Amino acid sequence: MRVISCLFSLWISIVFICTPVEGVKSYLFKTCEQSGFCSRNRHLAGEIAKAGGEYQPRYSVNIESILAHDNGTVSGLIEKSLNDGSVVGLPFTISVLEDSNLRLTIDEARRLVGGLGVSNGKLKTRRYNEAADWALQDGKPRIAEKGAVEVKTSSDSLQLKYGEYETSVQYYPFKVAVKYKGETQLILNHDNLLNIEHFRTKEEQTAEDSIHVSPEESTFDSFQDSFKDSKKDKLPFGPESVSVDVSFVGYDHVYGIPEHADSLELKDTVGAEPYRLYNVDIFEYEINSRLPMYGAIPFMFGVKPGFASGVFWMNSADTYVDIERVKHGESTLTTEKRTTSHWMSESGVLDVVFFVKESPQELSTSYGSLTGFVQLPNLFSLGYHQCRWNYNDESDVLQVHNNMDKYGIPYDTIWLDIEYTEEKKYFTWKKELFPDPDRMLSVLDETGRYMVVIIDPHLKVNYEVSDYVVKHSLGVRDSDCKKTYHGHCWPGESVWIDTLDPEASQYWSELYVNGSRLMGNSQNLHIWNDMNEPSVFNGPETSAPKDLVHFQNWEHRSVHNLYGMTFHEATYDALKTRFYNQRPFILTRSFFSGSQRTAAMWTGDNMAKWEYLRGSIPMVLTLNVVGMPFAGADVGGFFGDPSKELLVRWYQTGIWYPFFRAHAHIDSRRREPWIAGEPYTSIMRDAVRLRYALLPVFYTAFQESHTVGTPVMRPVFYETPNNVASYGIEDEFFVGNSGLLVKPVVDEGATSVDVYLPDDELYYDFQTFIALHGQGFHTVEAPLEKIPVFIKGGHVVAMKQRYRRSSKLMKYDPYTLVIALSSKGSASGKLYIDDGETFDNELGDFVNVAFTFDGRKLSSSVTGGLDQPFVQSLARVTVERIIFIGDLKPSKEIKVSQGGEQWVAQYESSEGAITIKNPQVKINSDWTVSV
Ligand code: NBV
Repeated sequence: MRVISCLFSLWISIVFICTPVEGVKSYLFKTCEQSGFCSRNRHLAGEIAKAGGEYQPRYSVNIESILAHDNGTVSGLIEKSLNDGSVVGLPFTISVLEDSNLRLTIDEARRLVGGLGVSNGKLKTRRYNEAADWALQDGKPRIAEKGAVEVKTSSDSLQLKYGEYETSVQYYPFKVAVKYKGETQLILNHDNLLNIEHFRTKEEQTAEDSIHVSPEESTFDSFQDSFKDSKKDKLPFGPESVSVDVSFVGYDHVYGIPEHADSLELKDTVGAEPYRLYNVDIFEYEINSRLPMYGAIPFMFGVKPGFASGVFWMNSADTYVDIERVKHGESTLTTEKRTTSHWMSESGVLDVVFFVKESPQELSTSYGSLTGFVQLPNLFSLGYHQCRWNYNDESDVLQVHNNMDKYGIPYDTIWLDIEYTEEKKYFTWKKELFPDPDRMLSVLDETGRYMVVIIDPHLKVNYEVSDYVVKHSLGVRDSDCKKTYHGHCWPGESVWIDTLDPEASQYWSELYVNGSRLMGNSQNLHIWNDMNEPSVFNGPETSAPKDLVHFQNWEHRSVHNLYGMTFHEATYDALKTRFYNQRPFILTRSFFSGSQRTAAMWTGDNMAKWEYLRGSIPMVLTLNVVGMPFAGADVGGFFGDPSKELLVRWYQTGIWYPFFRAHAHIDSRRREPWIAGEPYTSIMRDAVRLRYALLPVFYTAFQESHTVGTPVMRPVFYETPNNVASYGIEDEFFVGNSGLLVKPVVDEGATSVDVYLPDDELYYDFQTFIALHGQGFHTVEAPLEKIPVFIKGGHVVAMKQRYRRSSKLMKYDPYTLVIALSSKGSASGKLYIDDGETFDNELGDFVNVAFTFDGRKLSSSVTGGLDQPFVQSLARVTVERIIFIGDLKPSKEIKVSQGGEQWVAQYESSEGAITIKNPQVKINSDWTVSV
């Protein structure tokens, strides 16, 4: 048996490592047609559309059941009518949440009482209803204040009024419409696609006079799975999908529902595959595809001038989403154009939150308040990460480390992939290659550097960690609810830790404690969680069989999309326990709504090809608009060998990803920046140095995201939500609120780009200070050494321009301020500063610096913990340069004042800019400079 398993894993490794680069094995993944629940729901949608006005909807609210609670929640029973007129009871709740969002849940009564007689009596019988507990900050949403909601019922509908919102619930056919400021924005079940596949046994369904299958329904794969790799799926509950349509009324631009290697704007799926949300290890994924990928965020929103509306589908089962733009509505509810979304999930309750706001930014804030904002990263993790599969041994690591300094390339983190372990047993080091990890880590620490090592959720059988997991039943279990599931992954035969189980997470924490085998005593070692979809080499669709069982006997089917998040959260908690007051950094490949609170993500195994560079921008932008801003793509491309030009252009793009890491497959040639030689090395070095100079901008953008949900890499339409022409721009972006607009070069041989200016403000080239003006496209030169970056007039950007080896060494470096004058001659901007590594910011040890320039006077005003230790230590940090760009004629004397004293500063004029040299102001208290 052992021999077979070794051979199997050898074969798998050969296939995975040596397969020529030839694109995704799409046949590994189910299409909608091959997936029972998706095929059935699409069939139903087709039949309902065919029947048109003749269709008799089956869902209605039982009027007598309605109960209005005094906290703005209404509950009751929806009835689904079966073929003989009998009904299935579906308890529902509608609640107005804080921030005027609306939550609707629909459950199934019969599943709540149990006694269903399913073959495996141990399984939880109710529909899975805990996705929201994992996704939402603090588990539960906050309900609107008492008295904030007025509920009115009438014979055909009920109304909820709160502020300028009005939600109406129509009883028959059941529909929910949300109006804001008098305009209908969202309608649930507009097209009558609500479908809760109620519980029935196989015998009940297949009986000749079955009342359970209506003429418009299909029964395809209700009790079996005929897809090649998932034939063994026991489907203990039979058909149990939940699905419904939601119309975005008046909207034709919709975004979100990552992860897909596709455009920023979502496309129509009519006659094509739906977008699928099912976390899988998608080997050599293709660009322009709706195939599922490693992570899932079931949040989608539409934007139109004056409004932005979102739908958050809190379900962690396999999910497909169809999208269609409808030109004119012909229903009683709306005649406006609309975009419909048809959500179909394999199991679980229906649990959905609606957001209606006035701008995409307000929507981001609201979604973030509900699911949590991104963690404030440890500053080092915003620096440059150098990774490859693999750095072979200690001397290889230290050589790369030394070369960075030799070539003047700042970097913060070097990474180790799976080969550092003893036979891929996580929490071990291969002794002959890494004899003394603490020694190696302390060398890195001398220049403020960190290391990140990989730890995956599959645990090789027969060593102490997996033995413990098996012995204490802390692993994912077989469909019998008893035995620990065994599958195959990198180490060969493996078991998977079940981090839905608090005891398993507790054990995970113990593995990381100070002095443990993996972590030793170093404080500069952080963690990378890969393969946590989970990836199972011999599993259906490269993942876990859906009928496996987790903590409290929930089926894997229902928790699949959130498993990866439970795993990286366990790692985060472990590091938090281990470190003395240090913010942990975790990189995860799999994610769900809520992952932003504890991890960064990257877009997995891309290729060293131009289309992947191009595609990375809309992918990372999409993650940014759904609250997961700490995102990036492998710089250089994972599979294959990039040309020197591609590598350079990728660095010039990658420095703008919120998470900036170079990574490469084990078979690819070495490609650290010095290998390409000149002029490439210097160009890459300069790009990395620009990232470091802008770290204060990135850190400030993250702090804003951490408090108000602003995307760090921000689509153009966030800046100009009323300019419809900006809605489709997906190859340029702003950096947070800084006013920096970037249009990377992503085409082979290109020496110019067409940059789109979304409004009539001045946009200054960040290098030459030459201004562009006028909404629309402008062609700008972009030879290889040039990154097209502009600063929008009206913004102030704070930078640190001295080269240092790592971000830690820049801590007390002086600032350079760039003041870009608006067409009216003014500017403003923000800078956030704290120690960049501890949680002392939560105790108030931080400052916010606000800069304003009114045409004559630049003022800096500092708020925050002025008496706190770190803030006080900033007294030694000064502003060494202030650069005004735009039309400014300074008076002869430039007067500086701070702390009651006044002095005169020198300045220099050059084309397009005035530079004040060393004004000698301290960053941590107020000052003014009069020009
Ligand atoms: O651990 C090896 C790789 C890793 O380098 C990559 O970044 C992950 O996405 N890992 C996948 C496993 C196998 C890749 C073929």
